[in-house]
Amino acid sequence: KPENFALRSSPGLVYNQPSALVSRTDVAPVTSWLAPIIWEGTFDPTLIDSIFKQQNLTIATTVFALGKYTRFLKDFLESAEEHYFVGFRVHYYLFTDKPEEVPEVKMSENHSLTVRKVPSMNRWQDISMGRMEILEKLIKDELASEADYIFCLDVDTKFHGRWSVESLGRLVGVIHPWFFDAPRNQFTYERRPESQAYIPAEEGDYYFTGAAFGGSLEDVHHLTKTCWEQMNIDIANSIEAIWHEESHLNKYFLYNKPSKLLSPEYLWRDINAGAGQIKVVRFTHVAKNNAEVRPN
Ligand code: UD2
Repeated sequence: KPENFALRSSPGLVYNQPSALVSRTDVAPVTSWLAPIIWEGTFDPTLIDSIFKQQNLTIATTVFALGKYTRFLKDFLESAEEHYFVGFRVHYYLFTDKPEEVPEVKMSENHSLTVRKVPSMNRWQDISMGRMEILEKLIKDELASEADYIFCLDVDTKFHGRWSVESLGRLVGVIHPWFFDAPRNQFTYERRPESQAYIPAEEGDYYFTGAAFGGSLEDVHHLTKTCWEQMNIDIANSIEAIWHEESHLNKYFLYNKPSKLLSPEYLWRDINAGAGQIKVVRFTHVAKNNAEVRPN
């Protein structure tokens, strides 16, 4: 299992002394179940890179671009090649109904891209939710001998800063950029008890984005399988959760606590939006005209 790797550091490596006393005081670096929350200043890139370099890892990364969303691929892939797991092995799995529209993007030496054709769909909600089924199959049927970790990312996004091995963990969620400072009763969880994604008003830890999640193959397999099963129960009961698979993901993370959380640096609103606590913007959503870009 990836997390059983020893955290070996190299003799002679020079890095800042970690402190038992001083840390950032404007953000929480750990949850109440003792999972780290990754913010700029909570890790040492030199040290953590050198530890993970010894483990020869492959990070599978999935992205879906159906219909007009192929237009986001160039920026997504080019910016990923600049910032995402630089120097580590990455295998992108790109699912699209229009393989002919996949742009030619030069991959760095240890990064590779596989394109998979999937059928077109009429409802954007079905595309978004259907990702869980495809991911479940990909992990089960193919990835076991291919990768150690997986991240599943939205395509209407762009990288602006480092996203690397500090993000790796058994089960990893990203705190949604609109709700990191909100009380739990304001989270847009599914509130109808008829849905499998239901969370009562007095429960909830954080509100996680559906745009990025990951972890070990085993844990993400269980997550995608569970969310897909729960969505199918909803379909049979003629109900669709308010934020689709994101609602089911939030329900999953409430009762299967993530072992690592990524701060909203790892999915920010847009590059120009400010918030005092965000010292580095690593990954953002890109603005889009939903009515124009989604299927009718
Ligand atoms: C939110 C979530 C998203 C998902 C969705 C479900 C954030 C930042 N994003 O985004 O992850 O949970 O809500 O309601 O919280 N796609 C296509 N073609 C389409 C439509 C969608 O390829 O025609 C794919 C694509 O990879 C896209 C993803 O599905 O990134 C999610 O769809 P969205 O970006 O339109 O969803 P959005 O922005 O409402």
